[in-house]
Amino acid sequence: MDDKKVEKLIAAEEKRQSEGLELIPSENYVSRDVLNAMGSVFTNKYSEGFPGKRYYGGQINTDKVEQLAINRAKSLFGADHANVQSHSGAPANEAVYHAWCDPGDTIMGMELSHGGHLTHGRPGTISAKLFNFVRYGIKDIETGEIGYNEMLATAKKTKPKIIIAGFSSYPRSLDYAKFAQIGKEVNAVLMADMAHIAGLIAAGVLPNPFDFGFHIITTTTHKTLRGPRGGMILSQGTVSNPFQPIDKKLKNLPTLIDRTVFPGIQGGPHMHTIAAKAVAFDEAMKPEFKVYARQILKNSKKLADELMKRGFKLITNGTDNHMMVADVVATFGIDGKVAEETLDEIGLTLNKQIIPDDPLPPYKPSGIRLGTPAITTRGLKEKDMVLIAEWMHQAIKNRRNNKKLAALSSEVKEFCLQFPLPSDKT
Ligand code: DSN
Repeated sequence: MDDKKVEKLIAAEEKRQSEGLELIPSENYVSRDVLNAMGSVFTNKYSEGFPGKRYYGGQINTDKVEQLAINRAKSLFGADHANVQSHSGAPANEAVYHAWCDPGDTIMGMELSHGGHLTHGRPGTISAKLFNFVRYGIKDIETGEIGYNEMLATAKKTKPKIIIAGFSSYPRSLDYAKFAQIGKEVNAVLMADMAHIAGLIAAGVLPNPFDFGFHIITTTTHKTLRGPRGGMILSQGTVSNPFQPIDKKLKNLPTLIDRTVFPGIQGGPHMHTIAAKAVAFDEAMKPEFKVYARQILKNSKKLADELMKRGFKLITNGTDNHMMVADVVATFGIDGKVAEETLDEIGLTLNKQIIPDDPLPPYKPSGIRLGTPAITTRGLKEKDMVLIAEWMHQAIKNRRNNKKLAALSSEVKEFCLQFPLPSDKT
């Protein structure tokens, strides 16, 4: 590379990723093939429009690669349509709201501190300025059970146009059948934001919302799905010419969504990312991916058990998916920022996290959030979860003892070097 400054930073980041353990539940390590597609000449191409209907010439290969990504996504999730152009999860959610709602309409999502995502109506976001968000949340903090009766009562009162089932920090499973019942009663479109668990759904180790009558699924492609940084919108209905205006009817959702993504919200799709999405979807169809997804869940359960054995207070007392949230104020009397920074010092990367009805602010919240998708890609198994829980406990307990932290850091580094990044494997 001619640019030595950037080359050095890429090398430093490779070293950081190799020598530490990535426990942020929304991150993962992609394969060399995904990286190669991302770094391909497709990055040079403008392709505004859709396969077979573009505003620029020279689309012989982009049309094929986008159609391949669409076909693979549809078959992976059992959808009638896939829009693979969304740049990420936030614009994917935004596109769905605008495809189906008018400004001022009501949308129902999970209470943010209970696990909902910023794009599910956090005040200050563009969507919260345009739409009226109402909430459902956890009824029993010890089990994580959602208050479905309260949710139905709110839905009947506020008549949401869309009900979102989805989260970014909820360690339990949602009851999609109950969502579907409520949606039916109030005539709402059912949207699952499965950004965190898309890979687990694709592998069949967690239920697919489409099997319960959901109309739309939005997701990012870079979390458990282990693809490039990007987004996608899957929907049920009939696909028609996206350049023709169309009525707001359920059966037209695929076309309404396509028209909202382009030209509604985005310009040219990122064809190099779409090529990498196609590669990742193919990888996710392979039998090895099912084994990977099952191992994510086994590792997560084991890590949760080992943390609880060491006294960590986990929100909902465990996990059903790939992530866990720990209340570190209740456990150690420190906030999530201090815990995050302490663990970073020994090479364990996770993130500070607000907990349900957190009395502390988001930048210094009461919790931390961690998960197993990336370390499972790296090849770690249940026995390694015991080590991670012990390192976390030791580091937090000895957070003022620099010598102990340095020793733990060396131990973590030595351990990590046995597990090369997938992109380093030949
Ligand atoms: N930032 C992602 C996460 O970490 O959950 C969600 O967008």
